[in-house]
Amino acid sequence: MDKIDLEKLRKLNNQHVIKVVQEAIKLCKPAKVTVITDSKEDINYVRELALAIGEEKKLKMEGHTIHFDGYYDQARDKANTRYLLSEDVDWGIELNSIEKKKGLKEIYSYLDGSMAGKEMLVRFFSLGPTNSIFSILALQITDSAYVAHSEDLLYRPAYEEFKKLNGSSDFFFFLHSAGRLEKGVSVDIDKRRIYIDLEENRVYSVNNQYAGNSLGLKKLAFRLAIKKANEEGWLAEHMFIMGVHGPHNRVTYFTGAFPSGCGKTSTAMIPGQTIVGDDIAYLKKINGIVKAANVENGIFGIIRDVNPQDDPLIYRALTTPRELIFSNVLINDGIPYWLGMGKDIPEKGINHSGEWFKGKKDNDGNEIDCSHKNARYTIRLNALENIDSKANDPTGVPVQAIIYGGRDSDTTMPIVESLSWSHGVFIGATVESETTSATIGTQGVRKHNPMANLDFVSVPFKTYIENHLKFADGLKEVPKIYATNYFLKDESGNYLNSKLDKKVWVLWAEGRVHHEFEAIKTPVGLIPKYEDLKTLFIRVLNKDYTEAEYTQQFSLRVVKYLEKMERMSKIFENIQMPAAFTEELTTQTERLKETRIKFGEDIISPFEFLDIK
Ligand code: SPV
Ligand code: MN
Repeated sequence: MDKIDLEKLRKLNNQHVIKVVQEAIKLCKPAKVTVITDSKEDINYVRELALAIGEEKKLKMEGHTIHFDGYYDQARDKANTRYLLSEDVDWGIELNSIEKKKGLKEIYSYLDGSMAGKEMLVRFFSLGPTNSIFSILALQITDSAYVAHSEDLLYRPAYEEFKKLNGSSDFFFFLHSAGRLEKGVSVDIDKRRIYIDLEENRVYSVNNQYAGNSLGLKKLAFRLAIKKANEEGWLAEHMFIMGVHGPHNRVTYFTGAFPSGCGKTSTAMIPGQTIVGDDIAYLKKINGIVKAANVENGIFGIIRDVNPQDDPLIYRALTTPRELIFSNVLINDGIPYWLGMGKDIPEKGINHSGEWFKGKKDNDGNEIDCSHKNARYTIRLNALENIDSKANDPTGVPVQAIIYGGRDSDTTMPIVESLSWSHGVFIGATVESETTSATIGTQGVRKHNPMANLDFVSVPFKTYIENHLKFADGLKEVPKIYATNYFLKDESGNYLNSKLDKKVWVLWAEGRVHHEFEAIKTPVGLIPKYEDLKTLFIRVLNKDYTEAEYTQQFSLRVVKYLEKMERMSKIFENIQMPAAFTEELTTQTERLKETRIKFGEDIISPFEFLDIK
């Protein structure tokens, strides 16, 4: 480390920072160490370094670059992501862990000398807006300029904030090495490991580049934050935050958790609404109000199917000059192409498999798509025209509604409001997402993904749910909770709803927050009245919504719901759960059984339910 860099570290007046940097240098043995402050010059240095070492390449459009992750490094590696645990804990749900001493020994051996001949970057960021009750400071050490550059786009710089720590060790620490590179890509994939130390608030990650594995501040920090939130009584959630724009210029803030493929981004990007964040939210109670802040400052979004028709705002951001990183798309003559972009795709180019041509197969004989299905773009949130005016408010935005979005073809109604907060927690904890089957006609496999957070919950599941249940205590206004399902199908396998319909569901929920609509009470929650939806469909989509459509979409599929309750009972019979949760499961099952007996039908029209709230 040269004198200037050393001085930058010393200026922080923090022995803990010095210590972890020293230890990282001793272990990883870099040829050079560079400390990056919040200055334009330093941040520009990172951008240039990513190009110089070949982790990114310039594209034709100004500011655009391409990064490739290795062919076998295209998504989060769940199998090799483990918690380092000193003692056995009953987690309730399955959790991938390794005995701490053994795990540390293993990952240290992979990190040992991992930066030989390379440059170590030392970076400082804030999770959440700086200078706010939401901020958690994070120190990132990496030898990947792509990782450091991505974090510039996705998080708020916080070198100056570290000075305000006054020497405390109250920060998260991430040590990452991409390991051995060939053509700018990590090659020792068999030695890829991501080990999380919840006791020390630190994460080690090695031999990878894909952001979900490598960027400390994304899903790695998220796991540390969930533990912290559970200890301190707030929520760290896998949620978007959006402003829903109701009548009379009213803005009502919603958060939403959806497993992947269930409509999370498309909900956050509903035309006419504004976005605060698309992936991770912190929720805290401030003076009896739930406030939420976006942990991030940018979007690491799936690019597949982003086209001018379905995602005009994102498409525009991706096709105009600005600082942005494409990853794992097809490049032909300096221009990016991806699946579902609504344009003709060239028959050759460069992609994550190297030189690519149409029909190219991988080692397993599978045809390689032009771009990976999980190919991504990384942009700052302010690249989007629909960014909310309060996106950076250090006091967060007030949350009045929470959506849990699942996916099934035959059970859950398009939108249901919970009967209470604890019923809403139950709805969130029983979210299922149906994988689409390759064989036409066969039923999809339903995966249980509580709060869309199954991969990240870092405390015993009972504790996690208990924390949710308690969160409503002392609130002046308890947020309403909704379940959505955009994927109901008819007997012939056609979707019952168009992609645009979700705008009506969300605006109905917004109106409910402001007591503008009545709702019909069913055994599974409160559903819209036909007249209200009819009016909203005309106003919002200029569409005639028929009574027949309503009846088909909002009928209670009581047998299917009972099957879901059975699946949930099976899952939860082996997990210690809070009494309030078990009570919700039992009473909802009972309500469904009684209704089934009362009506003697498998599917019950919404008009049969008379209780109006
Ligand atoms: C997700 O998979 O939930 C993502 C992308 O948001 S990743 O960064 O891989 O976690
Ligand atoms: Mn995510």
